[in-house]
Amino acid sequence: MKAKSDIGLLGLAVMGQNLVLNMNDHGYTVSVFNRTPAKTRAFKSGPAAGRDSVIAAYDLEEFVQSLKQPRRVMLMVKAGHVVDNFISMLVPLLDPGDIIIDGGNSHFPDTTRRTHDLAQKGLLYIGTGVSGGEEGARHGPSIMPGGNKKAWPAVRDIFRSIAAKTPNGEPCCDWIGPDGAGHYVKMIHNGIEYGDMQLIAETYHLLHAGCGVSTEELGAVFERWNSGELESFLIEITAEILTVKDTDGTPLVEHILDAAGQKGTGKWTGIDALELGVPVTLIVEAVFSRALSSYKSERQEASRHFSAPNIPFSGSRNAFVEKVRTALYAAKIVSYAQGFMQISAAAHQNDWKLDYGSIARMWRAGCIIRSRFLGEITRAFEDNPKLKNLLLAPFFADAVRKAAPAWREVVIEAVRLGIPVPALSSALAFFDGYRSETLPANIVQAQRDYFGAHTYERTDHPRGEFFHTDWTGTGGDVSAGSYNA
Ligand code: NBP
Repeated sequence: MKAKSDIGLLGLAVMGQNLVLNMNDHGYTVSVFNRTPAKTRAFKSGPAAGRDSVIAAYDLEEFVQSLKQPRRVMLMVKAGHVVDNFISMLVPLLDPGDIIIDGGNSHFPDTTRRTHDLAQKGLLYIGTGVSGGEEGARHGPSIMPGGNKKAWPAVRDIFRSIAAKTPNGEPCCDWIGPDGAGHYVKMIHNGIEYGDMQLIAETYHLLHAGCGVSTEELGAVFERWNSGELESFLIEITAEILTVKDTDGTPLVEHILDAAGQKGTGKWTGIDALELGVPVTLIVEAVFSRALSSYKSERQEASRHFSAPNIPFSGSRNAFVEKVRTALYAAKIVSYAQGFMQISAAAHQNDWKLDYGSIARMWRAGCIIRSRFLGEITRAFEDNPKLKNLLLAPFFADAVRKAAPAWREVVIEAVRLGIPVPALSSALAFFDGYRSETLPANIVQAQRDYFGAHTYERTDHPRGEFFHTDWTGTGGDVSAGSYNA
């Protein structure tokens, strides 16, 4: 077969098929391959029917030989060992300088490992986050590539042409950084997505179960919110979801079991945050909230033992709805501040030079967390590329300062009514901790020194000088090593 395809895409499930059609719409000839040939046949005679420049291959060697050099092979398969298996089958078929791209949700350490292993073999590897689900893949996803930068010039035009565009027309795709940096940023994107979804769910629960606002009314509330500073894909779809009726005419959401699933990227974000020692409380609360929701039968049993406080909501519902909107906005700022703290800590640890404003721009359209608000984040990092924390950017500092009184009232009211708002309240606790010059960690240090001779630093001595006290008069002079695990 004469090599004529610009790129090959391996893995024809929902993401792969839609990316192929997107690439083909942008003028690229695409070869396709899938483990199960019947799916390739169904794609070629179905969604890709009539597209002569989508070339179906039923043998891996034939697929590879159909590609122009340097060959670009993009994997859109299940993350994990499936990616390693395909890489090991592709390696003998490829030539030095050829490129393998993994567009699935791979865990970033795997991408780092694969980038280095393939570089040893003269092959260039890219691990890229692709966000936006089916619709994004078809009409413009957010694409976050990282890995071997030598491969970037060869895929740049394809990726940037198929990517979503910001309202200013900029592609939501740029080079992120080396190793697993692209998949790392996608992982944080997914973590933030967990946080955004949880925050929205909490505002729904508080207003519906706590204040008696009907699902239909809430549909209109979310629609209104979507025309202001909260404008985002997730608010928009929530407004729509709340208006959908079941066959009996009642809101469909009221029939959906309250047990949330997860595929692991939020968990990875949380585990990595713990490893890095970054207080990403809100994303972790969102992951744990899904976990708690899955204890459905145990919660049903517990609900028979513990009733909610029998205190009805009093006050103006309309005024409270506005306070909840304000609280949601403030908590969302904290969530993104935490996400960027984590990216910055990972960049520091791995020696990645990342452009935070550009990362926010890549999320501005095409992906699940797309929102107006991300434009402000890009501006904050462009105004001050050395910005320590989003909360310290003048725009966000001002927004949180103004929102704080309503945010506190909302959390207090939720606690009074017995409606759990773990993300809204942990975001507030984080904010209060972050803005506090003094925290009770002196007590923790004293306790650690008391029981384990772990030592402490003093306020009246330079940092790095460690002291130990014989608190009971019966301990010795020997202290434990002063290091942080
Ligand atoms: P899936 O994640 O369902 O993967 C389907 C593909 O993996 C098919 O080509 C399938 O081949 C192949 N595959 C599987 Br499953 N097990 C295999 C095995 N043991 N050996 C060889 N091939 C195997 O598809 P997707 O939802 O399109 O997602 C593709 C990637 O993109 C994943 O990493 C996913 O996490 C990521 N992603 C998904 C979304 C989304 O919204 N779905 C969004 C963003 C990223 P077969 O047809 O022969 O079974």
